[in-house]
Amino acid sequence: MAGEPQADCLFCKIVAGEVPATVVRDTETTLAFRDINPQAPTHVLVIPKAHYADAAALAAAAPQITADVLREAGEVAAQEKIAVAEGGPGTGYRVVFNTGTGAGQTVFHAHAHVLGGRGLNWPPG
Ligand code: IU
Repeated sequence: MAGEPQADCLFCKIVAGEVPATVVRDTETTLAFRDINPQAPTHVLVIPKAHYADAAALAAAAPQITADVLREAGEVAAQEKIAVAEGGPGTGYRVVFNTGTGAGQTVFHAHAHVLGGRGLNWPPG
């Protein structure tokens, strides 16, 4: 059920402390940890501690936790010193919610990728 821990969910296991992760921020409703396969010098995942399959399900069921995830994405960027509003390549950051397998989602527990520390192309691949 949405919001309840799922036995077969990797990110629920990280929340439960059953799978290790390099945690960079921890709040009542969210956890932020480094991606094990980083795609940029900063690549942190911000997840709701409660289980929702993707960003749309999270937003529909829990708007306050959705806001918490977005606020924490900004806090991660500030902590990583990539929250530069006006600068050149390698400054600023991107927040990405891959949604659906066709868009690259592989873990079906909502998560925001916070990416930065290098130039980021647009449009993304
Ligand atoms: P995606 O948007 O669902 O593809 O993102 C899942 C991410 O989870 C991906 O970038 C993986 O590298 C990352 N990840 C992780 O950080 N730790 C793990 O144990 C596993 C995947 I499996």
